[in-house]
Amino acid sequence: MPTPIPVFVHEVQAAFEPLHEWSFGERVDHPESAARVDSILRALDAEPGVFERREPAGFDDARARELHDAALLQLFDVVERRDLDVPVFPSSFPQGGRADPTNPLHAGAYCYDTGTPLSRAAVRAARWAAASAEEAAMAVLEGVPLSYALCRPPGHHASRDRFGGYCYYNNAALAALVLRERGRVAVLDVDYHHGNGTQSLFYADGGVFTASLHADPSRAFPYHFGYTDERGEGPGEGANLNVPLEEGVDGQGYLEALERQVLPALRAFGPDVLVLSMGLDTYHLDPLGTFALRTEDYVRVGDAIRGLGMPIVAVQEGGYHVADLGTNAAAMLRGLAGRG
Ligand code: OKP
Ligand code: ZN
Repeated sequence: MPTPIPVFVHEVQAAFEPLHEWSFGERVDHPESAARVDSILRALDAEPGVFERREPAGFDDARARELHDAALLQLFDVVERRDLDVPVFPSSFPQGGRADPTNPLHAGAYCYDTGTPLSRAAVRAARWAAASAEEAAMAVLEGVPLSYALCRPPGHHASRDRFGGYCYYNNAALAALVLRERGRVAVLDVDYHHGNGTQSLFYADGGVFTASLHADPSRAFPYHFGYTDERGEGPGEGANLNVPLEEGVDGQGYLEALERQVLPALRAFGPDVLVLSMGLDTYHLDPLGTFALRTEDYVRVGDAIRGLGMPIVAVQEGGYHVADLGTNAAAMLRGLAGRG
């Protein structure tokens, strides 16, 4: 019997409930809900021999400082300490001008969209999500072949100096920082949305390869990033790969793109370890996505990624079909573990 896959998550991650967001002029229930955690835990806890929960010990502020701008972190600190009566939903995004990170009304200077509310609960959940990712990476350093961080809120849209796209700390990038002592690191992002934060954090870094398969940014969030000609710069030139896919792509089309375009590039880079930004909003029923993957496809995608033959830290990103989210996460993780 192989050892169970460690699942890192803290209960505070489920104590944050963003209320609404604006979707093309309509106020909708916020899709990045606490129920997502429950769905995943229900599916994983049903297989105790395969998955084993572990609570992260604590958030490492020093590592966050390596990755994120001091002003962004100061804003998070202020909001966490002040416990505002109402969450801040940034709605003005200055290009220049004055910005005071101790003033939550200035949060828009450190943010780029209206879907990412700031509150004490948001910051606390985001810190435990970051801790989960870091400790999942440490488990791999200690020799576990596959670990899973149930990160919620997600992280791949968070950049050095801005939160946004439901993301605060870049969890996958923090995991990559932990793993760099092991050698060359690759971050593969299979979320429906382009991982613009992760791309930007390692854009000039030749030691971290970043690859993302995602919806065409000319019609999908984050809109301004994720095009094929973004290939990295300076020492990172050639170490970023974007593969935008057609609307409606199914499991077969997705696997073809993964196997023909992405995995060979990852192999050529020769990483020692992989961080997988594991979004599941490519599901055919996902309310935010337009792809058509089915539950069985996630086993195949996981299996293909396992074929790289390196240890994997899987970091949860999106996935908004709450009822099937846990089943899909379990399917992907089974494929990654060779237990499909
Ligand atoms: C986060 B992750 C439509 C608005 C979309 C942002 C989407 C963020 C996705 N209701 N707003 O990559 O899954
Ligand atoms: Zn997404």
